[in-house]
Amino acid sequence: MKLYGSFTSPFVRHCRIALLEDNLDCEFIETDFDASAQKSPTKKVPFLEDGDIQLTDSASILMHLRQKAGKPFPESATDFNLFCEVNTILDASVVLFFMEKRDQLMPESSIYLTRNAARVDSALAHLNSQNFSMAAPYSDGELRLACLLGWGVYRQRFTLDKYPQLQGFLEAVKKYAPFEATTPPEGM
Ligand SMILES: N[C@@H](CCC(=O)N[C@@H](CS)C(=O)NCC(=O)O)C(=O)O
Repeated sequence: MKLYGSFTSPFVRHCRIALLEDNLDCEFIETDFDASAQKSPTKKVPFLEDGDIQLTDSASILMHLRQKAGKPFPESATDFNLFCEVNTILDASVVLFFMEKRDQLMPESSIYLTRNAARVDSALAHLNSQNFSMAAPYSDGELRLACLLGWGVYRQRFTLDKYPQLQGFLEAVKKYAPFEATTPPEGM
């Protein structure tokens, strides 16, 4: 298998965690913004090649990896809802990040970007009212949440000061070896 992605993407990080958890053999091919525009129909990372199988979304990649390890994905409708809610926050945050970084457009300059920023806040507040595992094993919904929180803090998209439950969860999951091993390098 070949996994294409960056060391900073939260979507890629979740796939890398699954590879480590299940001890699956896979070559990692570092792929930046320009290379993904050339190599993937969605112009996004991650994407994966496994023989004739080509997958272009972290959700289908995770399903493939979990199936190889004989595990269910998703494990329940409730956990899948957590996974989807976190994806919504990630998609909104990644758009805000690239608009700011690539186009110097701040949320205040667009009605829809303002709505996206409000969506991130309201969904984080909603997640902060829930309870998550404070030790392994973590579900895929929880791993997705951990990847979001790690990325948001790393990219200074949000702080967790207002969200003590989420802060506590992130501190706990940081001690989990596959999460720790996939920490984004400083200065990227
Ligand atoms: N739904 C996709 C989202 C992937 C995604 O948004 N990746 C970002 C990196 S964190 C990306 O490649 N963005 C490039 C772009 O938006 O042009 C997945 O789950 O794989």
